[in-house]
Amino acid sequence: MAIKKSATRMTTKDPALTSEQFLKIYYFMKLTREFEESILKLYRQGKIVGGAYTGNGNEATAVGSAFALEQHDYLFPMHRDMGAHLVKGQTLRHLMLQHLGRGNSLSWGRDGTGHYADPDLKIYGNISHLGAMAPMAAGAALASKLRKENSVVMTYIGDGGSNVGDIHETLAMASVMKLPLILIIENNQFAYSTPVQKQKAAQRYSDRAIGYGIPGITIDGTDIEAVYKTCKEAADRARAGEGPTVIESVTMRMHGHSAHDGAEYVPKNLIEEWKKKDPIVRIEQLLIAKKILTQKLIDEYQGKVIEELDDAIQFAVDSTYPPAEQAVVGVFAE
Ligand SMILES: Cc1ncc(C[n+]2csc(CCOP(=O)(O)OP(=O)(O)O)c2C)c(N)n1
Ligand SMILES: [Mg+2]
Repeated sequence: MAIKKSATRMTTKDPALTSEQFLKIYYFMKLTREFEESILKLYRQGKIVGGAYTGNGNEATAVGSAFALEQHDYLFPMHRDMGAHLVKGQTLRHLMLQHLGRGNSLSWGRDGTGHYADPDLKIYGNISHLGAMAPMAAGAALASKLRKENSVVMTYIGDGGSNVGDIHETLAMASVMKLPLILIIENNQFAYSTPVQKQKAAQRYSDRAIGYGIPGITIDGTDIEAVYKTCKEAADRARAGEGPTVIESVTMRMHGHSAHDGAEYVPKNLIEEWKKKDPIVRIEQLLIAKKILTQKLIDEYQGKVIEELDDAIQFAVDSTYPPAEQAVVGVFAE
């Protein structure tokens, strides 16, 4: 079986996915799930310090959205979007080095999560201060438009983060300037311990788009076809000069906010309900029904993903921490 490691780039305008594309998406979703399971294990072993976040439940959203991008498009991901990093071409070794805070990581060992930029892959972010990344993404969209790159900028924000003023200022500017921007609001039911019912009076997060005169769409974020199709259409619109789109992707944060959070405040039945819509199980069922996937192939993908992860973990564990002096390099202007 040939499972290609490289990210897939879309060249067709048809939002229907081919069998080969479905399998690539499946591979990236599995890789995302297993990567984050490894992160949790490494955290429990004391090999990762600080926060350890997962996007368990968000794999279809992260992978399906980034899959709608092309190589020259820009990605500004949030902390639940590991799958988007992978689709955009980030290597497992770089991501593992980053999480283990090694000196040869993309942030030189200064960070233990996804706070890095990789201009070669056009990945910028994430920025931890909720909302602050959106104006950066809009700025990139404006720069790209002025340079006539024909690129799209995709960025993400959580349900909680979408209440921050920067998000609204971004939409006000991006809509009137018709910037090629896609904002995905990841509605995963909670912002830390605050449920969505305590966050907004509007029925849907996507309703906010109406106030800015741009399309706002709500989708089932566990449905890979819905995510991909909606994002592809938004990307096509952005590329055609028709401006931004807000996509509310409805999912569930299946783990605590971070590995330290047992999420006791989340009703057990809610988790049980959402387990039935596990994005990995859903895509497996879909691809088996389409006769694209078999149990044998599922096992082969599992083996391949674990093998690739073992390599990345070993590589990162064998790498050294940065020297102490590194902490002040680049902090102060010369
Ligand atoms: C401006 C700001 N306020 C508070 C925080 C602390 N904080 C980090 S993540 C988080 C919850 C975010 O919830 P949501 O936006 O729904 O994203 P989720 O974690 O659920 O994916 C909070 C309060 C922050 N990073 N930035
Ligand atoms: Mg949330």
